[in-house]
Amino acid sequence: MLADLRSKYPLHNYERSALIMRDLRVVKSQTEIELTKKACAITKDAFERVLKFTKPGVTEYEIEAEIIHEFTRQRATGHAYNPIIASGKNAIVLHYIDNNQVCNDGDVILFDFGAEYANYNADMSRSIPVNGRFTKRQRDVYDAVLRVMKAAKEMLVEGTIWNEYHDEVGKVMTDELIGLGLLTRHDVEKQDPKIPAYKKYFMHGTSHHLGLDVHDFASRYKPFEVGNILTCEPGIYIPAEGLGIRLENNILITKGGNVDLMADIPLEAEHIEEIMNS
Ligand SMILES: [Mn+2]
Repeated sequence: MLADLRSKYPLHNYERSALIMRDLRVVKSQTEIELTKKACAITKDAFERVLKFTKPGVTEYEIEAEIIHEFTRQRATGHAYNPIIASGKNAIVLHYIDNNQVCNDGDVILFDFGAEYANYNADMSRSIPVNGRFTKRQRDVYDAVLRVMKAAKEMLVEGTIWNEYHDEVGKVMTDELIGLGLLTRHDVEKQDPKIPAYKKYFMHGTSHHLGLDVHDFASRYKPFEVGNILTCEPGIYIPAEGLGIRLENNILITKGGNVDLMADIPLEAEHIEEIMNS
């Protein structure tokens, strides 16, 4: 295209816009924030619909149909990305999008879905018990992920440096994995700092920018600024137990703190159970 433009319009100057666009799109305007909030609100309604719909024996694709029904009904332009509805051991597959299995009694389903509204995206993850009640072990893992999420959220503020943030979250996660009996102090002492031991159970990043793209364009070397919207999405995946739990909210950085754009979407395990059993 560039060669074509150059031959048709040889007197113009051509420069790359990416460097300018990258800095412009990473700081959201009020309108962009409102559209993202709307995408989050539609995602909330779809999740609450799913909470009431899910029971042993339903299939992952039936749940997917519930989600798109709610999205379309509210004029979302569709899924922000291929939705993940991963019950039981399917949750171990990070980008599982087959969504074709039966949800069995006793399993946890990991959801990762979000609405797209007017080109802006929501990106939410939740993990719920198929039968409406977590087992003791599922609940312990769930609460560990939730504590990491809450600690990570605190760090999503103006001035935070990308790498330092991920290192700090890694430390919190390491302690939780020791608490769950998945790692030992010895594992951590002998770990290769380049591939910390926690990566065995938490092998993806904690956050990414969110905007016009679900994984929005941004410099990794610029500290977080007011107006950034980032995901916060720790997870623990235990193949031997057929269990994967991820929780993800979307966070707007504001002057002196942040605002959780998904603060009203059920998150605490007790709240999830209460809605499923109501
Ligand atoms: Mn995400």
